[in-house]
Amino acid sequence: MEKSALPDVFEEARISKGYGKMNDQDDPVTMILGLKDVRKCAHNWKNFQSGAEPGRIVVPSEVNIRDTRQIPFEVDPPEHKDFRALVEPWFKRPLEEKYSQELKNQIEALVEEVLTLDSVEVIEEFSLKLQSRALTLLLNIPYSEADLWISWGTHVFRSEGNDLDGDKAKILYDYIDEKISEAIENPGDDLYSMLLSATVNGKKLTREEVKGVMILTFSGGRDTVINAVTNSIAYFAEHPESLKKLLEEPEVTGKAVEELIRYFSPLTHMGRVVTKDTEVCEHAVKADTRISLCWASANRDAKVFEKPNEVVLDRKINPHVAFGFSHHNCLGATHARQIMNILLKTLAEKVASIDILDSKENIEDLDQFKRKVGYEYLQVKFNKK
Ligand code: EMZ
Repeated sequence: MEKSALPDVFEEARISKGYGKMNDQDDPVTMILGLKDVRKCAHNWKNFQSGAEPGRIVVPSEVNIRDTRQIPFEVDPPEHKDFRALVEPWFKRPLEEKYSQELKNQIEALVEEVLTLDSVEVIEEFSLKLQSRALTLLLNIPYSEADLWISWGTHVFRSEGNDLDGDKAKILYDYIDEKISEAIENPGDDLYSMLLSATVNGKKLTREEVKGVMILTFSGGRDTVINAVTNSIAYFAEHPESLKKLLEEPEVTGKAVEELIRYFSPLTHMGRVVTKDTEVCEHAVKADTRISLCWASANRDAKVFEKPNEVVLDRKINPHVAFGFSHHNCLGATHARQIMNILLKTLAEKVASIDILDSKENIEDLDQFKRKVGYEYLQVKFNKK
Protein backbone atom coordinates (compact mmCIF):
# COMPACT_ATOMS: atom_id res chain seq x y z
CA MET A 1 0.00 0.00 0.00
CA GLU A 2 1.25 3.46 -0.84
CA LYS A 3 2.16 5.66 2.11
CA SER A 4 -0.10 8.41 0.78
CA ALA A 5 -3.17 6.17 0.51
CA LEU A 6 -6.20 6.77 2.72
CA PRO A 7 -8.12 3.51 2.84
CA ASP A 8 -11.92 3.45 2.96
CA VAL A 9 -12.69 1.74 6.25
CA PHE A 10 -16.46 2.15 5.91
CA GLU A 11 -17.05 0.09 2.78
CA GLU A 12 -18.37 -3.08 4.29
CA ALA A 13 -20.75 -1.39 6.72
CA ARG A 14 -21.91 1.06 4.05
CA ILE A 15 -22.78 -1.75 1.65
CA SER A 16 -24.28 -4.18 4.14
CA LYS A 17 -26.29 -1.81 6.37
CA GLY A 18 -25.74 1.79 5.36
CA TYR A 19 -24.84 2.85 8.89
CA GLY A 20 -22.27 2.25 11.61
CA LYS A 21 -22.32 2.71 15.36
CA MET A 22 -19.91 4.41 17.65
CA ASN A 23 -19.91 5.25 21.28
CA ASP A 24 -18.52 8.64 22.13
CA GLN A 25 -18.26 9.56 25.80
CA ASP A 26 -21.47 7.62 26.51
CA ASP A 27 -23.39 9.63 23.94
CA PRO A 28 -23.71 7.09 21.08
CA VAL A 29 -23.70 8.03 17.43
CA THR A 30 -25.33 6.30 14.46
CA MET A 31 -23.05 7.08 11.55
CA ILE A 32 -24.79 7.49 8.19
CA LEU A 33 -22.50 6.12 5.50
CA GLY A 34 -24.05 6.30 2.01
CA LEU A 35 -23.97 9.50 -0.03
CA LYS A 36 -27.71 9.61 -0.72
CA ASP A 37 -28.65 9.06 2.93
CA VAL A 38 -26.07 11.58 4.11
CA ARG A 39 -27.57 14.23 1.84
CA LYS A 40 -31.11 13.41 2.86
CA CYS A 41 -30.32 13.70 6.56
CA ALA A 42 -28.26 16.88 6.04
CA HIS A 43 -31.35 18.53 4.53
CA ASN A 44 -33.65 17.39 7.26
CA TRP A 45 -32.88 19.92 9.99
CA LYS A 46 -36.23 19.36 11.66
CA ASN A 47 -35.41 15.77 12.59
CA PHE A 48 -31.65 16.19 12.80
CA GLN A 49 -30.67 19.42 14.43
CA SER A 50 -27.45 21.37 14.75
CA GLY A 51 -28.60 23.84 17.36
CA ALA A 52 -28.64 21.47 20.33
CA GLU A 53 -26.32 21.92 23.31
CA PRO A 54 -23.14 23.67 22.05
CA GLY A 55 -20.43 21.15 21.20
CA ARG A 56 -22.74 18.14 20.99
CA ILE A 57 -22.84 17.84 17.19
CA VAL A 58 -19.08 17.58 17.06
CA VAL A 59 -17.77 14.01 17.32
CA PRO A 60 -15.93 13.62 19.68
CA SER A 61 -18.39 15.76 21.60
CA GLU A 62 -17.11 19.04 22.98
CA VAL A 63 -19.89 19.61 25.54
CA ASN A 64 -17.41 19.24 28.38
CA ILE A 65 -14.96 21.81 27.11
CA ARG A 66 -17.07 24.67 25.81
CA ASP A 67 -20.44 26.35 26.13
CA THR A 68 -20.13 29.04 23.51
CA ARG A 69 -22.37 28.29 20.55
CA GLN A 70 -20.44 28.35 17.28
CA ILE A 71 -22.21 30.46 14.67
CA PRO A 72 -23.66 29.78 12.10
CA PHE A 73 -22.58 26.15 12.53
CA GLU A 74 -24.68 25.38 15.64
CA VAL A 75 -27.79 27.30 14.66
CA ASP A 76 -30.78 25.79 12.80
CA PRO A 77 -33.07 27.39 10.25
CA PRO A 78 -34.76 29.80 10.18
CA GLU A 79 -32.28 31.79 12.38
CA HIS A 80 -29.37 30.15 10.62
CA LYS A 81 -30.18 31.95 7.36
CA ASP A 82 -29.67 35.45 8.73
CA PHE A 83 -26.37 34.65 10.42
CA ARG A 84 -25.14 32.88 7.32
CA ALA A 85 -26.16 35.82 5.10
CA LEU A 86 -24.21 38.15 7.38
CA VAL A 87 -20.93 36.26 7.18
CA GLU A 88 -21.16 34.81 3.66
CA PRO A 89 -19.81 37.86 1.73
CA TRP A 90 -16.85 38.13 4.08
CA PHE A 91 -15.95 34.48 3.53
CA LYS A 92 -16.12 34.98 -0.25
CA ARG A 93 -13.30 37.55 -0.12
CA PRO A 94 -10.72 34.90 -1.10
CA LEU A 95 -12.07 35.29 -4.65
CA GLU A 96 -10.85 38.89 -4.74
CA GLU A 97 -7.73 39.57 -6.77
CA LYS A 98 -5.78 41.24 -3.97
CA TYR A 99 -6.55 38.47 -1.49
CA SER A 100 -5.54 35.66 -3.84
CA GLN A 101 -2.38 37.51 -4.86
CA GLU A 102 -1.35 37.87 -1.22
CA LEU A 103 -2.14 34.23 -0.59
CA LYS A 104 -0.03 33.32 -3.60
CA ASN A 105 2.87 35.39 -2.26
CA GLN A 106 2.62 33.64 1.12
CA ILE A 107 2.52 30.15 -0.37
CA GLU A 108 5.31 30.78 -2.86
CA ALA A 109 7.57 32.14 -0.13
CA LEU A 110 6.93 29.10 2.05
CA VAL A 111 7.59 26.65 -0.81
CA GLU A 112 10.82 28.52 -1.67
CA GLU A 113 11.84 28.25 1.97
CA VAL A 114 11.30 24.49 2.30
CA LEU A 115 13.15 23.92 -0.98
CA THR A 116 16.32 25.15 0.73
CA LEU A 117 16.08 22.60 3.57
CA ASP A 118 17.46 19.07 3.66
CA SER A 119 14.55 17.74 5.63
CA VAL A 120 11.15 19.17 6.49
CA GLU A 121 8.51 17.97 8.93
CA VAL A 122 5.51 18.86 6.84
CA ILE A 123 2.92 19.44 9.58
CA GLU A 124 4.98 21.72 11.83
CA GLU A 125 7.18 23.36 9.26
CA PHE A 126 4.82 23.65 6.32
CA SER A 127 1.09 23.00 6.77
CA LEU A 128 0.64 24.70 10.15
CA LYS A 129 2.55 27.77 8.96
CA LEU A 130 0.63 27.88 5.70
CA GLN A 131 -2.74 27.58 7.46
CA SER A 132 -1.92 30.15 10.15
CA ARG A 133 -0.52 32.73 7.74
CA ALA A 134 -3.44 32.33 5.35
CA LEU A 135 -5.83 32.85 8.26
CA THR A 136 -4.49 36.38 8.74
CA LEU A 137 -5.95 37.15 5.30
CA LEU A 138 -9.30 35.65 6.17
CA LEU A 139 -9.48 37.75 9.34
CA ASN A 140 -7.88 40.73 7.61
CA ILE A 141 -5.33 41.31 10.34
CA PRO A 142 -1.52 41.72 10.29
CA TYR A 143 0.57 38.80 9.04
CA SER A 144 2.74 38.82 12.18
CA GLU A 145 -0.18 37.50 14.28
CA ALA A 146 0.33 34.09 12.67
CA ASP A 147 3.43 33.40 14.80
CA LEU A 148 1.34 33.13 17.94
CA TRP A 149 -1.16 30.76 16.31
CA ILE A 150 1.66 28.62 14.98
CA SER A 151 2.90 28.26 18.56
CA TRP A 152 -0.49 26.80 19.57
CA GLY A 153 0.03 23.64 17.47
CA THR A 154 -2.36 21.93 15.10
CA HIS A 155 -5.57 21.44 17.03
CA VAL A 156 -7.00 24.18 19.17
CA PHE A 157 -9.10 21.88 21.33
CA ARG A 158 -6.68 19.00 21.62
CA SER A 159 -3.25 18.44 23.05
CA GLU A 160 -0.74 15.80 22.02
CA GLY A 161 -2.37 12.40 22.05
CA ASN A 162 -5.63 13.86 20.72
CA ASP A 163 -7.49 14.15 24.00
CA LEU A 164 -9.95 16.97 24.22
CA ASP A 165 -8.29 19.56 26.35
CA GLY A 166 -10.27 22.28 28.11
CA ASP A 167 -7.13 24.15 29.20
CA LYS A 168 -5.94 24.37 25.66
CA ALA A 169 -9.33 25.57 24.44
CA LYS A 170 -9.18 28.29 27.07
CA ILE A 171 -6.08 29.75 25.42
CA LEU A 172 -8.12 30.35 22.28
CA TYR A 173 -11.17 31.68 24.14
CA ASP A 174 -9.11 34.12 26.21
CA TYR A 175 -7.27 35.25 23.12
CA ILE A 176 -10.51 35.87 21.21
CA ASP A 177 -12.00 37.71 24.19
CA GLU A 178 -8.99 39.98 24.29
CA LYS A 179 -9.17 40.65 20.56
CA ILE A 180 -12.88 41.45 20.77
CA SER A 181 -12.16 43.98 23.53
CA GLU A 182 -9.43 45.54 21.40
CA ALA A 183 -11.77 45.80 18.41
CA ILE A 184 -14.47 47.42 20.56
CA GLU A 185 -11.99 50.08 21.63
CA ASN A 186 -10.31 50.43 18.31
CA PRO A 187 -12.50 49.30 15.41
CA GLY A 188 -10.68 48.49 12.18
CA ASP A 189 -11.39 46.64 8.97
CA ASP A 190 -10.93 43.16 10.42
CA LEU A 191 -13.51 40.40 10.93
CA TYR A 192 -13.98 41.18 14.65
CA SER A 193 -14.88 44.79 13.88
CA MET A 194 -17.20 43.81 11.04
CA LEU A 195 -19.10 41.46 13.34
CA LEU A 196 -19.22 43.97 16.19
CA SER A 197 -20.82 46.59 13.97
CA ALA A 198 -23.24 44.18 12.27
CA THR A 199 -26.92 43.65 12.90
CA VAL A 200 -28.98 40.51 12.37
CA ASN A 201 -32.75 41.01 12.27
CA GLY A 202 -32.33 44.59 13.43
CA LYS A 203 -30.33 43.55 16.49
CA LYS A 204 -26.62 43.98 17.09
CA LEU A 205 -24.71 40.76 17.63
CA THR A 206 -23.96 40.08 21.29
CA ARG A 207 -20.38 39.68 22.39
CA GLU A 208 -21.05 35.97 22.87
CA GLU A 209 -22.31 35.70 19.28
CA VAL A 210 -19.23 37.46 17.91
CA LYS A 211 -17.14 35.05 19.94
CA GLY A 212 -19.12 32.13 18.49
CA VAL A 213 -18.30 33.15 14.91
CA MET A 214 -14.66 33.75 15.75
CA ILE A 215 -14.17 30.40 17.51
CA LEU A 216 -15.62 28.64 14.50
CA THR A 217 -13.36 30.59 12.16
CA PHE A 218 -10.31 29.54 14.15
CA SER A 219 -11.18 25.92 14.81
CA GLY A 220 -13.19 24.80 11.77
CA GLY A 221 -10.39 25.33 9.29
CA ARG A 222 -7.40 24.34 11.34
CA ASP A 223 -6.81 20.58 11.42
CA THR A 224 -8.91 20.21 8.27
CA VAL A 225 -6.71 22.52 6.18
CA ILE A 226 -3.57 21.13 7.79
CA ASN A 227 -4.61 17.58 6.88
CA ALA A 228 -5.55 18.56 3.32
CA VAL A 229 -2.18 20.24 2.77
CA THR A 230 -0.14 17.49 4.45
CA ASN A 231 -1.96 14.71 2.59
CA SER A 232 -1.39 16.59 -0.68
CA ILE A 233 2.37 16.64 -0.07
CA ALA A 234 2.38 12.89 0.63
CA TYR A 235 0.29 12.26 -2.48
CA PHE A 236 2.57 14.27 -4.77
CA ALA A 237 5.64 12.60 -3.26
CA GLU A 238 4.31 9.29 -4.54
CA HIS A 239 2.76 10.71 -7.72
CA PRO A 240 5.30 12.92 -9.47
CA GLU A 241 3.37 12.29 -12.72
CA SER A 242 0.45 14.24 -11.20
CA LEU A 243 2.68 17.27 -10.56
CA LYS A 244 3.81 17.05 -14.16
CA LYS A 245 0.23 16.88 -15.40
CA LEU A 246 -0.70 19.97 -13.39
CA LEU A 247 2.21 21.86 -14.88
CA GLU A 248 1.34 20.85 -18.43
CA GLU A 249 -2.41 21.25 -18.00
CA PRO A 250 -2.95 23.97 -15.37
CA GLU A 251 -6.63 24.06 -16.36
CA VAL A 252 -7.01 20.71 -14.55
CA THR A 253 -6.09 22.32 -11.19
CA GLY A 254 -9.67 23.12 -10.14
CA LYS A 255 -10.78 19.53 -10.74
CA ALA A 256 -7.67 18.21 -9.00
CA VAL A 257 -8.47 20.28 -5.90
CA GLU A 258 -11.98 18.83 -5.72
CA GLU A 259 -10.70 15.31 -6.27
CA LEU A 260 -8.00 15.51 -3.60
CA ILE A 261 -10.49 16.96 -1.15
CA ARG A 262 -12.97 14.18 -1.97
CA TYR A 263 -10.29 11.56 -1.50
CA PHE A 264 -8.84 13.03 1.71
CA SER A 265 -12.18 14.10 3.23
CA PRO A 266 -10.35 16.01 5.98
CA LEU A 267 -13.46 16.19 8.16
CA THR A 268 -14.61 12.60 8.66
CA HIS A 269 -18.11 13.36 9.85
CA MET A 270 -20.33 15.87 11.61
CA GLY A 271 -23.11 15.06 14.04
CA ARG A 272 -26.73 16.05 14.41
CA VAL A 273 -29.05 15.56 17.37
CA VAL A 274 -32.20 13.53 16.66
CA THR A 275 -35.31 15.52 17.64
CA LYS A 276 -37.87 12.68 17.56
CA ASP A 277 -37.93 8.90 17.34
CA THR A 278 -37.39 8.09 13.69
CA GLU A 279 -35.57 5.80 11.25
CA VAL A 280 -32.41 6.07 9.21
CA CYS A 281 -31.38 3.31 6.78
CA GLU A 282 -34.30 1.24 8.11
CA HIS A 283 -32.75 1.49 11.53
CA ALA A 284 -34.55 3.09 14.48
CA VAL A 285 -32.91 6.11 16.06
CA LYS A 286 -34.26 7.59 19.26
CA ALA A 287 -34.98 11.18 20.10
CA ASP A 288 -32.08 12.92 21.87
CA THR A 289 -29.47 10.51 20.51
CA ARG A 290 -27.04 11.51 17.77
CA ILE A 291 -26.46 10.64 14.15
CA SER A 292 -23.45 11.68 12.14
CA LEU A 293 -23.19 12.53 8.47
CA CYS A 294 -20.10 10.64 7.42
CA TRP A 295 -18.66 12.71 4.58
CA ALA A 296 -15.57 10.49 4.36
CA SER A 297 -17.64 7.37 3.74
CA ALA A 298 -20.12 9.07 1.39
CA ASN A 299 -17.20 10.29 -0.72
CA ARG A 300 -16.20 6.66 -1.44
CA ASP A 301 -19.71 5.50 -2.33
CA ALA A 302 -19.34 3.32 -5.43
CA LYS A 303 -22.98 4.00 -6.32
CA VAL A 304 -21.90 7.54 -7.16
CA PHE A 305 -18.15 7.54 -7.81
CA GLU A 306 -16.43 5.32 -10.33
CA LYS A 307 -13.17 3.93 -8.94
CA PRO A 308 -13.93 5.60 -5.61
CA ASN A 309 -10.62 4.61 -4.01
CA GLU A 310 -8.47 6.09 -6.72
CA VAL A 311 -7.40 9.69 -7.12
CA VAL A 312 -8.58 10.56 -10.63
CA LEU A 313 -7.07 14.01 -10.89
CA ASP A 314 -9.39 15.25 -13.65
CA ARG A 315 -12.52 13.43 -12.45
CA LYS A 316 -15.39 14.85 -14.49
CA ILE A 317 -18.40 14.31 -12.24
CA ASN A 318 -17.55 14.84 -8.64
CA PRO A 319 -20.52 15.57 -6.38
CA HIS A 320 -18.48 15.03 -3.21
CA VAL A 321 -19.61 16.20 0.20
CA ALA A 322 -16.20 16.87 1.73
CA PHE A 323 -17.36 20.43 2.48
CA GLY A 324 -20.63 19.16 3.90
CA PHE A 325 -23.98 19.52 2.24
CA SER A 326 -27.11 21.68 2.34
CA HIS A 327 -27.46 24.91 4.36
CA HIS A 328 -24.52 24.10 6.65
CA ASN A 329 -22.02 23.57 3.85
CA CYS A 330 -18.56 24.78 4.77
CA LEU A 331 -18.31 28.54 5.21
CA GLY A 332 -14.55 28.42 4.78
CA ALA A 333 -14.68 26.41 1.55
CA THR A 334 -13.76 29.35 -0.71
CA HIS A 335 -10.69 30.06 1.39
CA ALA A 336 -9.73 26.37 1.54
CA ARG A 337 -10.17 25.92 -2.22
CA GLN A 338 -8.00 28.95 -2.94
CA ILE A 339 -5.28 27.62 -0.65
CA MET A 340 -5.32 24.25 -2.39
CA ASN A 341 -5.48 25.76 -5.86
CA ILE A 342 -2.49 28.02 -5.29
CA LEU A 343 -0.59 25.29 -3.48
CA LEU A 344 -1.02 22.84 -6.36
CA LYS A 345 0.06 25.40 -8.96
CA THR A 346 3.07 26.46 -6.89
CA LEU A 347 4.22 22.89 -6.27
CA ALA A 348 3.84 22.07 -9.97
CA GLU A 349 5.90 25.10 -10.96
CA LYS A 350 8.68 24.94 -8.40
CA VAL A 351 9.06 21.38 -7.12
CA ALA A 352 10.75 18.63 -9.15
CA SER A 353 9.98 15.84 -6.71
CA ILE A 354 9.37 15.11 -3.04
CA ASP A 355 10.98 12.25 -1.08
CA ILE A 356 9.26 10.82 1.96
CA LEU A 357 11.93 10.23 4.62
CA ASP A 358 9.78 9.13 7.52
CA SER A 359 6.13 9.19 8.49
CA LYS A 360 3.62 8.10 11.07
CA GLU A 361 -0.08 7.88 10.29
CA ASN A 362 -2.70 9.68 12.33
CA ILE A 363 -5.50 7.21 12.89
CA GLU A 364 -8.83 8.50 14.12
CA ASP A 365 -10.51 6.13 16.55
CA LEU A 366 -14.17 5.87 15.62
CA ASP A 367 -14.83 2.82 17.76
CA GLN A 368 -15.81 0.22 15.15
CA PHE A 369 -13.79 2.10 12.51
CA LYS A 370 -10.19 3.26 12.64
CA ARG A 371 -9.67 5.83 9.93
CA LYS A 372 -6.46 7.33 8.69
CA VAL A 373 -7.07 11.05 8.40
CA GLY A 374 -3.50 12.25 7.91
CA TYR A 375 -0.17 12.03 9.68
CA GLU A 376 1.27 12.51 13.11
CA TYR A 377 4.45 13.44 11.34
CA LEU A 378 5.61 13.44 7.77
CA GLN A 379 9.29 14.05 7.18
CA VAL A 380 10.18 14.86 3.57
CA LYS A 381 12.77 16.42 1.31
CA PHE A 382 11.49 18.86 -1.32
CA ASN A 383 13.66 18.80 -4.44
CA LYS A 384 14.14 21.91 -6.58
CA LYS A 385 13.59 22.06 -10.33
C1 EMZ B 1 -15.92 22.85 15.21
C2 EMZ B 1 -15.63 22.06 13.98
C3 EMZ B 1 -16.20 22.70 12.76
C4 EMZ B 1 -15.26 22.20 16.41
C5 EMZ B 1 -16.46 22.29 10.47
O1 EMZ B 1 -16.00 21.85 11.69
O2 EMZ B 1 -14.23 21.92 13.82
C6 EMZ B 1 -13.59 21.24 14.88
O3 EMZ B 1 -12.22 21.15 14.61
C7 EMZ B 1 -13.78 21.99 16.17
O4 EMZ B 1 -13.19 21.26 17.23
O5 EMZ B 1 -15.45 23.00 17.56
O6 EMZ B 1 -15.43 24.17 15.05
